[in-house]
Amino acid sequence: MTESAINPENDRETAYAGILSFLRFPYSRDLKEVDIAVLGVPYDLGTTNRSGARLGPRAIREQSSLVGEFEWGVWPWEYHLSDHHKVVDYGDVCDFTAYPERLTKELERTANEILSQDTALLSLGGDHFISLSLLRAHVKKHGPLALIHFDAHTDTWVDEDYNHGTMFYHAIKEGLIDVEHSIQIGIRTPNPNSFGLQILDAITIDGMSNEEISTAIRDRVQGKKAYISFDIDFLDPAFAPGTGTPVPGGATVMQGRAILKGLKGLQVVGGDLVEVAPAYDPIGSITALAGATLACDILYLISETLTGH
Ligand SMILES: [Mn+2]
Repeated sequence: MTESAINPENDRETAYAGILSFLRFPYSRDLKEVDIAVLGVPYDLGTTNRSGARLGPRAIREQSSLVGEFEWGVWPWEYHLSDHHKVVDYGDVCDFTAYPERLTKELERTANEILSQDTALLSLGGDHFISLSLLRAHVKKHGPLALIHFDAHTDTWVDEDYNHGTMFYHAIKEGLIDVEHSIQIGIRTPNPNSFGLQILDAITIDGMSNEEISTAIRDRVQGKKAYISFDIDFLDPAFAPGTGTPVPGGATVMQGRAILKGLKGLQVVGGDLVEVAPAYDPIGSITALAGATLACDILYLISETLTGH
């Protein structure tokens, strides 16, 4: 069980108390024999609308205590992550993140450091701009990656500015994304430039079963190494109001979870869950809870890749 567990009865801390690391995995920067690290990126100066995602990692960690890391694992996954892997919460990128240039450098350096020790990485945003630094680090290790991108927005706006609506334009320009095997799901805002990415927009997926959506993603990615970038605004504002740029007409949490579960077997080498802005969560921290749950599902997909399940 997790090293932070202190309750002698069931070897766990209660959900409403205790240390708030992600899924109660131990906080550690010692990556010796660590298979997967979870990293918080409390940055939101890349937002174009409402800010507040800098508080996302803290809110996600808090809600992750409710996700249900029971001794038999998280439903519908059939095992406890600790049965197969050593997972740690690495904490946050802690250099003062009020300067975009400094954040970019520090995040890339931190991600490189983690990945260079053969530790896989799941990152918690922060606004979506952080994905550019994360992709640079992952591509340095793995080569260009298939991007599986859940979002209301394509984030490929042609603009030399660096913000949370342009980072995938820059990532494509930098050759980080294997466009032929990449796909964007849930899009419901206009953008004339697809850059060759496949787009399953919100109306398209509304007419598909979750299994059909997963299959479409698998057909696109094939056996390529993939990176999952999950913007919480993929979900409808009814399920995720706590985000900077909500767009009505999105998916349910269950759709998101079922689609992710359907990606089991893909070579998911890393991922991020971004844009949770807890100040706009009106009650019950439902956005952060959805974010923690979906981040957990991505963690399991990374786990599946490492064990070759
Ligand atoms: Mn978005």
